[in-house]
Amino acid sequence: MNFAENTSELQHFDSQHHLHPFTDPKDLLKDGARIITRADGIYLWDSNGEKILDAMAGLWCVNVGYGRENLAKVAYEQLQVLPYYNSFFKTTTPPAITLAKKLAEITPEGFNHVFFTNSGSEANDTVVRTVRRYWRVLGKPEKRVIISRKEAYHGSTVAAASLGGKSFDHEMDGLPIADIIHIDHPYWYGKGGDLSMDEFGIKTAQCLETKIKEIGEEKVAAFIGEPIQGAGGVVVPPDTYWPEIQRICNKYGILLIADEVICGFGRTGKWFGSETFDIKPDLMPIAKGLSSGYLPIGGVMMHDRVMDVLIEKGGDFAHGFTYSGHPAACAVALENIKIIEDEKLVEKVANETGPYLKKRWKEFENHPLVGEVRNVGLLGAIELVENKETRKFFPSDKKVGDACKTICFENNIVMRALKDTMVVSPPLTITVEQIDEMSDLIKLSLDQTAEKFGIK
Ligand code: PXG
Repeated sequence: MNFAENTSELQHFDSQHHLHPFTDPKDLLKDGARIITRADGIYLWDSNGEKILDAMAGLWCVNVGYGRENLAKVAYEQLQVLPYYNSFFKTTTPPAITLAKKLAEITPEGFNHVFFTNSGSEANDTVVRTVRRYWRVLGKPEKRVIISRKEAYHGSTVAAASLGGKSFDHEMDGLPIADIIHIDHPYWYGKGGDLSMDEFGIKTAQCLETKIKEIGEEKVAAFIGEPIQGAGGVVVPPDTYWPEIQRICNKYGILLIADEVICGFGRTGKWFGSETFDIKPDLMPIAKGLSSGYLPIGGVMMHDRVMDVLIEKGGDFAHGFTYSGHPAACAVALENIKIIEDEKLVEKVANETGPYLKKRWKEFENHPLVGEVRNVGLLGAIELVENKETRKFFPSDKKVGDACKTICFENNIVMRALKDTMVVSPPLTITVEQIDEMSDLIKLSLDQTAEKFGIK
């Protein structure tokens, strides 16, 4: 189909009939959306036939890259054999069983059960219900408070958005819900002041202990954090941070939840971000890279420590979604994991592309607009600042990150701007040559942004 001829008509219908996530509908009426029509590898094509490098793997999810025929094939075959059946009331399907078993194999030791959802948001709603259920079953129903962090992103349903720590999201409709509390996040570049990274890591982690004492240990159920905050700006914690968080969770016996929705499935150079930071969580929400976004599926990995209690004393787990363990989504997720294994994508990120990205991005440290560069595996962040010597940020109304993102788009590369932090999370299949191509386009966009804001 030739979309170029009817792009403006499609944009018109889109703005008339489609309310987009995290978008001002008024802007769409004015500007129209860019219409993506096909994709292959790390590239997208829009309705005008422009080829765009997708440095975000969609929304941090297309880990095996676009255009995988095998994933389409297994979905097609499963839909023919059994398009749908559920896993409620003691029924199940072969793909759900096989995927659950596979997940038990590839996740860290002790994770032997999964609860399936359709998204990361539903996974985090499941987390909220599970931790409260866990303490209730143990005869401590007053343990309900979940401590999360500022700038966290855990999804958009009511509970998941409450776990999130962005005030902008809370302002939409008066969140968070009761008993969810936020503490500082380990954003050294922005908040560290004169402290060394290590000192700041300890100081920020100890906010958890302070908060537990303030609320009362007997009321705190759990702590949740992404190993690396993704949508909060690819906030890589200092080395001291997670060990201190772990110590505090162990000391007070509160559940530790590592949200692996972005960090899972190879993104940080290990299968899970928890392994990169040596975190020993009790629950791990997963989604995104689980199916590389080919079909919607998420889940919560439940550690034996939690499952043993639920099995022994929990009774009916009164929670579930019509599509929990959807057979086609499970079949696709299984095949996706097989691709990650067969092509050794986790090892490739750890040994080849992750280190290369880090090396290549060293050059950005000398750029007049860049205050800091952060990389772990195939996650990358570039801080745009007004004065790199004094670590002075731009006033927020200048919207420098937004401008840089638009310039990137004009240069046919998709980057995400989180305030003035530019981030990437490309498909794990990206090659060294493609990292060069991506980095050249980023350099060009940084130069043009610096010029626009008069930074020399
Ligand atoms: N946890 C984390 C850590 C996430 O990044 C979710 C949960 C929710 O997943 P679902 O599948 O319900 O979207 C996410 C999602 C962005 C952006 O601003 C980030 C996400 C989703 C959409 C946009 O870059 N992360």
